[in-house]
Amino acid sequence: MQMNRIVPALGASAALVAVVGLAAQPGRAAVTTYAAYIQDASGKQLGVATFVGVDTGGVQVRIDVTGLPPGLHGLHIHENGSCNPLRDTTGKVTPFGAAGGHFDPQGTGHHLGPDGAGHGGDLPNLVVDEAGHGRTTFYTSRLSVLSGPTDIVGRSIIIHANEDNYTDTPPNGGSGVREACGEIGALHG
Ligand SMILES: [Cu+2]
Repeated sequence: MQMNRIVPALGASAALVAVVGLAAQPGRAAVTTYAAYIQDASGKQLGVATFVGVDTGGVQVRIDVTGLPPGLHGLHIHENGSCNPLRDTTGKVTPFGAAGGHFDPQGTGHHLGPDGAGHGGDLPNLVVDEAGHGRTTFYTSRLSVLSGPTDIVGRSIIIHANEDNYTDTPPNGGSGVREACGEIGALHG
């Protein structure tokens, strides 16, 4: 299955094109690539996350962002594909609040980190270096691209301000405010 929609656009990445190119080669597992263009709360573009779903299951996640404070940052898939702010009945605005809570396809109700039996959307902390770059690539078998209840397409990825301790105490592992967000959708060049 090849669902990529590649639109020639600004900032075409040779690396991304190479990933998509694998799908066209005979004898390889089919891959399906989606992306989230990550912005901070002011709308400034910080980078991109790519999600390569393999037809044998699971997702390869690649993050490449810049402009964040150095240190560890909680990283999660959130359930809704919207990075809009959300205003509650008291008028308090939560940046990226429309993304909802952590994606929890198994209905566990627990935040237990990337190796736990909680939210499938709990990902490993993102390490941001002294220059403000956060780059990582990892695989998770707990999510998918366009396959069943673990499908992440049409959801969002959020980078939080603080380190995630991978427990429910404090809530969401203490990862704090929503610092950056990207809606998971089509890959643009
Ligand atoms: Cu989160």
